[in-house]
Amino acid sequence: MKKILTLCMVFKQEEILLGMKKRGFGVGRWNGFGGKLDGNETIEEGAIRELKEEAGIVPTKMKKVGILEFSFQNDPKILETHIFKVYEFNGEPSESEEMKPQWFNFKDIPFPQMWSDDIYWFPNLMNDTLFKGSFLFDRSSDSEYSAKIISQELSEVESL
Ligand code: 8OG
Repeated sequence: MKKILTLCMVFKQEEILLGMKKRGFGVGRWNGFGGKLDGNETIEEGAIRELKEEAGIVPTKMKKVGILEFSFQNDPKILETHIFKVYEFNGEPSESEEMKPQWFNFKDIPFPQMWSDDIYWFPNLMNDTLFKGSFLFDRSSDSEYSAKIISQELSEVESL
């Protein structure tokens, strides 16, 4: 069973915008902004909507850079996550019910407080190399427990 999710990573010069997830899945971690699709919107429409809802900004230049499949042991659900890089946007990031946004210099990305797969694909995200991959975790995760990666695949691709 596949579920489609979006994830927007927002860039400004030498900084990346991450949000501290305040509730629900992934609570207590820094991440990009995204979530499930609504109704019959396209993946890109869903990504734009979630970024507006969670960070209060509207992307004006964005590109899909990766597709990752996340799954958890003993759970048939696959979270097919479409990752977008946002190069330009309108508005100022602001806190929402779900996320508290903050800019991080590229040197200070808080990997220990992020999903444990992120460190593997961030180099691709930074370098604009398109990527696909899959990560299997040992169990669903909350702020008190860091899900461990059991197996992983990651490769650069020509197109998505
Ligand atoms: O709607 P909800 O907040 O539950 O959506 C989950 C968000 O978390 C969505 O943007 C996709 C993202 N996400 C995962 N797994 C992982 C992961 O392993 N790393 C990162 N960086 N984001 C993830 O669901």
